[in-house]
Amino acid sequence: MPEAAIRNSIVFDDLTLHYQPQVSADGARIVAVEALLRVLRPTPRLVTPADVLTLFSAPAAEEALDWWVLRRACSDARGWPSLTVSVNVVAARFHDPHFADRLLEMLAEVGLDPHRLELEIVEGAYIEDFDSALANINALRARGVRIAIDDFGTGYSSLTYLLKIPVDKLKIDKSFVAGVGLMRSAAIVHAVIALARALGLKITAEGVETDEQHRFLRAAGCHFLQGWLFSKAVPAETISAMVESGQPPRRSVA
Ligand code: G
Ligand code: MN
Repeated sequence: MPEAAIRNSIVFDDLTLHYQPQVSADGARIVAVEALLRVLRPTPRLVTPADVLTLFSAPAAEEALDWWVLRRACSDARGWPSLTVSVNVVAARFHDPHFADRLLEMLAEVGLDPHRLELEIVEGAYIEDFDSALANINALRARGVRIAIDDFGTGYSSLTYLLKIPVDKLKIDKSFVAGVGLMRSAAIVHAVIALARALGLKITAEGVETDEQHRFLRAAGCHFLQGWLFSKAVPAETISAMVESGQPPRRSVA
C-alpha cells in the first residue's frame, strides 16, 4: 500500500496523546512525561497494546502510527522546556536501518533538542536484529536521545537486552510495584534496583498507587516514580498548566 493510502486509512483525528508525569523520588518535582495514546471515539479511553494490533494490524500502518506519535509528542514537548518526553517504541522500529536518521531528522524539523527525548523500548516484542538495533541506538545516544527498557522484568528478554544494548534507564513494571508489601515482590524490586545501579542506570518505578509503595521505592533507591498516586495521564494543556505553576501533580510525604 502506498504511504499516503496507509496514512488515510488511519483516522488520526480520532486519536490524541495524553501525558503521564514522572516525578522525582520525593514526589516534589515533575521531571518527565510519558506519551500515551488515547482514542477519542466512540468512547474516550487509553489505547491498549491489543487495540493497536486490531486497529493497526498492517505493519506499515503501525509504523505510520508510531511516527505520528513520535512527531506529536516531540512537538508538544517544545512547550515544556524543563521536561523530558518519553515515547514507547516497539522493538521492530529499531530494526529499520534508517530509524535513527529519520528520528534525528524529525527532531530537527520539529525543533526539539534530542536530549529532551527518551525512547522506551517496549519489552513485549523481542529485538531480533541486534546489529541494526545497536547501530540505531548508538547513533541516537551519541546525539543525546536516551533509551529506557519499559516494563522491565516482564519480557523474556530483559537480561539479554542489558547485555547487548547500551541503555540509560530501566522502568520497573507495575506488577512488581503492586506487590512491594509482599516479601517476594520487595526482593525482586531490590534486586532490579541493585542491578540497575551496578550498571550505572537510572530507575523509574511504574504504577505507584499508594503512599506505602512510594515510601518503599524511595528508600529502595528509585530515581523516578510514575503512577496514579501522582497523576494519571492527562491532556497536554494540563501538563502545560503544571509546568507553568511549578506545582507537582500531587504533594506527598514520603
Ligand atoms: O507499559 P507502559 O509503562 O507504557 O504502561 C503504561 C500504562 O500503565 C497505561 O495504560 C497507564 O494507564 C497505566 N498506568 C499508569 N499508572 C498506573 C498506575 O498507577 N496503576 C495502574 N494499575 N496502571 C497505571
Ligand atoms: Mn512505557
